Amino acid sequence: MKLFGLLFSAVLAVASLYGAAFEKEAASRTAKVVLSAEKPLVVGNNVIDLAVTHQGVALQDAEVLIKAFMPAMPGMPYMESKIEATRIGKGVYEAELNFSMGGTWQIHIFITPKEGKKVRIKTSVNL
Ligand SMILES: [Cu+2]
Repeated sequence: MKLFGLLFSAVLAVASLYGAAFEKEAASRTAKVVLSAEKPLVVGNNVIDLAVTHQGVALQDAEVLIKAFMPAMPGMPYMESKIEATRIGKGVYEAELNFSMGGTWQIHIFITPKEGKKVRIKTSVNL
């Protein structure tokens, strides 16, 4: 019984190690991005991974730009955070995005493959 408990907590620890606190999928006609983060999204800096596939295949060697923006609101100017993601391998890119306030942020992801057309994928996040 004690051993089972130990195993169980070990499994839980591993699950929390690999589980993403934030995950969201977004797609265009030809490409798909799975956004994920180890920690829940917060006001401030967030490290976000982007797993990019193009026609079902992991897209390597692309340029991936991610832009988060919030339209101007009464008494609040337009806000934007834009950054080029770093390749971390196997079609996964990583970017640190800064959200300067809570609310809904529009996300545009611009993907420039080594060959072929540019792709833009739109989504949004709430925090
Ligand atoms: Cu705002």
